[in-house]
Amino acid sequence: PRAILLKDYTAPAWWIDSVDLSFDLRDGGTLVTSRLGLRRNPDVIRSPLVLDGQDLELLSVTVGNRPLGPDDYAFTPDHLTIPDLPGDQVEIEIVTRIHPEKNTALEGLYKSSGNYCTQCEAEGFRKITYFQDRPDVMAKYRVRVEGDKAAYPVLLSNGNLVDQGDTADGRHWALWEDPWPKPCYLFALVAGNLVHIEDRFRTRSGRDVTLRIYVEPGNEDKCSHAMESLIKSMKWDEDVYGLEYDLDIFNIVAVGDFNMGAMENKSLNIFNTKYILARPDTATDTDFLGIEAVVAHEYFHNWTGNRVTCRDWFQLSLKEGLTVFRDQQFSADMNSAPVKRIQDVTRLRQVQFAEDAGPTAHPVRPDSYIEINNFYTPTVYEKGAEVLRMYHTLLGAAGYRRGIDLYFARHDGQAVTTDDFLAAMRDANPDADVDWEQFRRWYQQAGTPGVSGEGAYDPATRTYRLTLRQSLAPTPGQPTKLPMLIPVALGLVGPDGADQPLKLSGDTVTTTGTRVLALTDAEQSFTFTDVPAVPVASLFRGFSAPIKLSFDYTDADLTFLMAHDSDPFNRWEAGQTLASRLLLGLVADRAAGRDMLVATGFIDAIGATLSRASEDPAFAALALTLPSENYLGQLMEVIDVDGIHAARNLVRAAIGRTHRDALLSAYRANAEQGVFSVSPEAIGRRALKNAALAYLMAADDATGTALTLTQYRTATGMTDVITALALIADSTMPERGDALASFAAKWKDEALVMDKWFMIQATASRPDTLANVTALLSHASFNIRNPNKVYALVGGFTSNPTAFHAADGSGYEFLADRVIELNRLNPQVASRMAKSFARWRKYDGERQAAAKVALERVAHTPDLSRDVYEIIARSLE
Ligand code: HT7
Ligand code: ZN
Repeated sequence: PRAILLKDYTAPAWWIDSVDLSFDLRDGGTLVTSRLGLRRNPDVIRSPLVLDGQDLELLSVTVGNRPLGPDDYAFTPDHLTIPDLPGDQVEIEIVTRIHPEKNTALEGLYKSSGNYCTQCEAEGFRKITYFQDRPDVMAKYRVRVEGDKAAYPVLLSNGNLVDQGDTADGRHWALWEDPWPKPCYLFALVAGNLVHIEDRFRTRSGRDVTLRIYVEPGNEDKCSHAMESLIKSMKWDEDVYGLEYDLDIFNIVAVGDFNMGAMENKSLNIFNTKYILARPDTATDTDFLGIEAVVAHEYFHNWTGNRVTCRDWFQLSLKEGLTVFRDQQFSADMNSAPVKRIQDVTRLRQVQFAEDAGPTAHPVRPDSYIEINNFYTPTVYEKGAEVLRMYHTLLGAAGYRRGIDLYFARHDGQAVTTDDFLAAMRDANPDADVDWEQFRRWYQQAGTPGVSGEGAYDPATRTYRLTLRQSLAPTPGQPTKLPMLIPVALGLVGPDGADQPLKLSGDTVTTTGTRVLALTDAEQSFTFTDVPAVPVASLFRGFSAPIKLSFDYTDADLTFLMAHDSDPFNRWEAGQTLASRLLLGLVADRAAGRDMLVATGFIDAIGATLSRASEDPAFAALALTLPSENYLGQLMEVIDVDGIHAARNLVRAAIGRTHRDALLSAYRANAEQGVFSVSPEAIGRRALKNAALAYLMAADDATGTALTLTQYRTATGMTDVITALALIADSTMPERGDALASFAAKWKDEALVMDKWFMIQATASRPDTLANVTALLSHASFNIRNPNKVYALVGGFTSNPTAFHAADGSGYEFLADRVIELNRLNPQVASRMAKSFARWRKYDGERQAAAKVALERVAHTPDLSRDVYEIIARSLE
């Protein structure tokens, strides 16, 4: 397959101003009639009209009123080329037939539970009709949908419903018109047997917007949280970004078969049910928060993505990085900001840092791709969001907002680039002391910068000299790198625990608290004057840049920061650094044949955290959580899967034993009281209670075991039920089989709840996990065609370090089988699963050999999709 290069971008030869679509939905095949209003692009020398198409049956092409014969156009499986179009403006009509009922890739028009729906981003529109399937072609759409009235009583598309009616023979139709020009990836259609809930939102300029959420009958009682989240998002975007909704209707449809989380189609968002449906007894706190975030994310795209869109797919982070940053800000405002930041950074490190360190590393704005669907990555999304956060950090909230305002003033209605965004930020802040050319490297250079350094205090001169160094390792295709502009938000914490004054030599004013410095050179020193006493530097407060820090902290410094840093993120961070040090030390001891002895300093620090837990239970739950096995693996040259597992379990058991009484008190103090709520406080209390329970179980405590069983049997909220069941599933308790069976019996008809059941079995650290997962592939509730099921069972398994990376290679063999099976059905899902192989070179020789065999087996599969090919080829390079 051929790579597409950013440097090859050229504007289209023709613009498409209007698109008139007509869908005749029928069981044996759907007829699509497309009438396009074309206008020659005067900036491009005369060239033919080349339209993209895939898996289409072409029935007719008409230019003006003239039907074309087969000799009038060129036709390949992927393109329809019309050589000589008359004049500068022309109408063409194309009729095609498609087969949504056979579409298992869930891209284009497909059926989910008997309902028609679409997914066009990134390049799915070409599976519906021939079109210039690229985001810089923005057109106004009119869409007529006709189908059987009894089977598909609801007919939806983008924009406003302008007409509807019945036809003979029990069919009906609806005509939708979207007044806003849009790229075809934002086109959507839904036809189905759906019910809806409805609410309203009045925008600040007085527009009354009807809000509807459509779901399958029976799910109406699980939509209220999504609706509340939508209303909060609409209000927040007005208050914080000054952005208002621009139509009279906003529809959401939830479908069970969906490759990703959701899709921001103009005024007709289509969601994976996972991010809409929630009731306290079916959804966990994480689910509720996920719904709030994803509903907001898709709504925010209405401006960042839809009104201003991407010129080409290399610019994907223009909309995704910005929209993730916006949804992170929103969730921080709705809940606890420090807790949200810790969760976001944990995810960034877990998935994005891993990507940046492996064979699929790429810049936030990639330079090339084979299959664009492979670039909906943590780098484009989460690292992209960090880039936006750095604009915010460097410019301050007001400067950032000036940049945003200028961006919309300049580019509303356009398809633009990340360079255009940077230019708006720069031009709106002419006085900012930022080297924008250097800042641009965040878009261009892949890899996670490392920052190291040390500090020295001189009591004689009362100065503190901080020296920082940065480095960026080579990544595929980028052997050498230039220094980055790294914002360092820092404070100097005095012996009393208070922030000390921050005055750099040469400064006329002194600040206290946090200050942002710019690390721009490979090595740079900052000298602070008038520092009253030896400080501990608190660096990268709030994680002000996506870097890996190694600073010369002593264990005592870290324990001190854990207790005293005014920045909650760095209080948590100090604990994580201390824990990682301890755990990796134990892994080394084990590898060298030494006894693993858990140092009491860390256990005591955990005790101190527990004793303060009631001050902020949500924060305490995070501070009590050890770095994950996967994250610890990233810190090792060669990942010692079993050593990490053993060390982490040993420390968890030591904490459980040593702090048994405090853990039991924390459990009891935070047991559910009163009416169920998903307030941040209630979620925090449940998180702390369940963290305490997990430690008691790790220590094999009899009371803890009894509490877990009781919690499983009596809890009503899904967070508590599934936490208890996961602890049971992870154990050798005799009740394990019955507990898992009773859960499945109760929830067999709730697909999303069954996903949790698959997931906890796939992530159990037991020797029989692979056998269980293999057996579950044949379970009545499992279906390999449903992405959520695959992500739960196969994805869950690949995130289970000891099972997936079993030394005998059985986990790799299992994954290769699934990737090969999925490759035929759904290449996007297959390729997402195949990414789990990417870091195979980080393991020992035996595992590497087994992984290579599995990778080569996938590579030699006939009819390998572009999606899977690209991931496997890069992994093997
Ligand atoms: N913009 C949406 C991306 C998306 C997608 C991409 C590829 C294949 C299927 C997909 N479904 C949704 C989601 C978002 O970031 O909001
Ligand atoms: Zn998005």
